Amino acid sequence: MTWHILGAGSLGSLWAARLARAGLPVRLILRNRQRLEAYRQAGGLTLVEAGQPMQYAIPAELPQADTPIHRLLLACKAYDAQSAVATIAGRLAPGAELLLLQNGLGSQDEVAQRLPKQRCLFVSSTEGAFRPADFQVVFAGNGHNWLGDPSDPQPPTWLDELQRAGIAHQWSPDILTRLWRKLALNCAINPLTVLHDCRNGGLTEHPAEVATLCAELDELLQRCGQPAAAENLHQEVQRVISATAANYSSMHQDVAQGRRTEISYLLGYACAAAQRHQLHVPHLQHLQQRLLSHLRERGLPLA
Ligand code: NAD
Ligand code: KPL
Repeated sequence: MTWHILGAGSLGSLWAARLARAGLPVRLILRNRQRLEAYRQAGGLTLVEAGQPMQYAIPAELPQADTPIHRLLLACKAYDAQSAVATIAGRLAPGAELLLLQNGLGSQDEVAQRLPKQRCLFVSSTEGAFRPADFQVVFAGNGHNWLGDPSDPQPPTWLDELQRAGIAHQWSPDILTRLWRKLALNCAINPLTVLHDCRNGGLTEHPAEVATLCAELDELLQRCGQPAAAENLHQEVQRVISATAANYSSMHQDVAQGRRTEISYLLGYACAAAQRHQLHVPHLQHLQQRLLSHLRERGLPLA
């Protein structure tokens, strides 16, 4: 079965190159004719791993190609997920499987609600990749991918293909717990690194702020029916801060490079969930206001 990849950015290219390298059929779906022409000129996707570049001539097509899609990896940012899927929705076969690779929460439901005849698998990834140039991707950090389906605990039959491709993964019957846990970590770390303009390790100088946010996030997770995601949250946040001390968080990188952030699917999602549950989270709300002001001052989108 062909792997269609929509969103040939950092993670999409990383998955595409590894699947293709394992001899699996892969097709990239590029946004428009201009992108397709640029891709053809480049001659394929280049994956740089341990400093070694290797090019893969993966076939590419436009969203309006007429072949059906049975398996799709959606690898765009959370804020693009719904509109990207809309461009290929007419090609999705009944029963097609979609892997939603977006960080945070909210975008997965936006997509899944519109596709009642397809199966949406949610993915939580801790792999790291970036694009030094168009159609080039650097595999920057080994990590893991958890896949799951909140409405069906049965794993798909093709996980062995990920194994063959060397994509570290695990089927997770509690994928929402994983996604909530990652969201909580991101909410406790990322906005503060932006506001203090520091690497993750710089947050050791703001222990009280981190602790207060963790306490509110813990309460929020409990209220949202996610007690497992709340377990030892503060301890885990402190562990991640020291394990990634030298790194800039993904949100810090986005803001520093003038890129749109995924705020609506991270801190924005957390604050909206608190409001839905009538939970008072003054520190998270204040953090959101400070972050929005920061983005506004820099002319960056607020959603
Ligand atoms: P990216 O910006 O590098 O790639 C997204 C790609 O999607 C871009 O090439 C963009 O042009 C394309 N795209 C958007 N809309 C499209 C459309 N309508 N048609 C065709 N292409 C379209 O993003 P990324 O870094 O790969 O991140 C993807 C998701 O994975 C995000 O939610 C991110 O938070 C998450 N994530 C990324 C990393 C990482 O290291 N890059 C790690 C963990 C999680
Ligand atoms: O996922 C992260 C990010 O930067 O987005 C970590 C490293 C966990 C920091 O929140």
